[in-house]
Amino acid sequence: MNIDLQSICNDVCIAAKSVGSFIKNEQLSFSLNKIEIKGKNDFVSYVDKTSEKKLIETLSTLLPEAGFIAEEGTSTKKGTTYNWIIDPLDGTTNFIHGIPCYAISIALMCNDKIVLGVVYEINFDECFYAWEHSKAYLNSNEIQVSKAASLADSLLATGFPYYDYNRMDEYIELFKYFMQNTHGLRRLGSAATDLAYFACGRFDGFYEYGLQPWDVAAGAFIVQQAGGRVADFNGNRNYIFGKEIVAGNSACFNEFLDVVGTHFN
Ligand code: 2AM
Ligand code: CA
Repeated sequence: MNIDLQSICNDVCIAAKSVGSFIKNEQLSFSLNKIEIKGKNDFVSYVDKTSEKKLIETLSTLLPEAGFIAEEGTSTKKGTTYNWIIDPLDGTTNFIHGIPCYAISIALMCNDKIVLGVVYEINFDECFYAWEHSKAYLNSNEIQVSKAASLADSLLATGFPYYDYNRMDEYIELFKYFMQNTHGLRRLGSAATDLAYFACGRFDGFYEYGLQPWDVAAGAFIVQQAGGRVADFNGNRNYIFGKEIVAGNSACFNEFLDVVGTHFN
């Protein structure tokens, strides 16, 4: 079946904005006693779960045959060809603490290929999106990754390890290297937003390990449509399900991957 990805993408952006305004509103009356703990440093609340249900309801009408890989597991439907990969609230820790950086991340996978991505950063009302063969956009304006020529000219984004501490020494050594050899590092706390900010040229690169598919699927797709490159720490393509990701522009990518690979492998 031929589907109109541009039109679906437009509808996904509308759905993300609508659920985003629910999330923003709930933040105003949110308190710490409303959180549940899923695992170490792994928090969730009715806001994440309700948002996911709302998204799944709308996405099910847009593409009835599609299944879901969704963080809170409110649908376990598997699609034979199409599956949505959803994080209803990426940056839950920020949300809980009232820090304004959290996003909705929605990707559509056709077999094993991503064909659409939407990252909606809620507080700044910024919707980043792309579909197969399109450019990448931020609120209707085309975006591209930065033109930084080397790591020495780059501002990087990362996420700190928060549950898998086995590779922390490697992570810290790499961190030291980047502190001394780049413009610096930022840690926003939402991988989807990190990737979206890289896609529009605010960051010059992003790396993290320990991430889930719903944290990166949409953002990594948007990055590629914006001219960026993405890989796992070995330079291979297993960056969605492989729990590690490096994203850089074409000028810096090999240097970036080389430095990350040298520290981690
Ligand atoms: P989440 O908010 O959807 O769980 C940032 O490092 C990334 O890791 C985010 O995309 C975030 O996604 C995920 N993450 C999960 N638990 C975290 C925690 N306790 N602290 C920071 N990030 C966390
Ligand atoms: Ca989440």
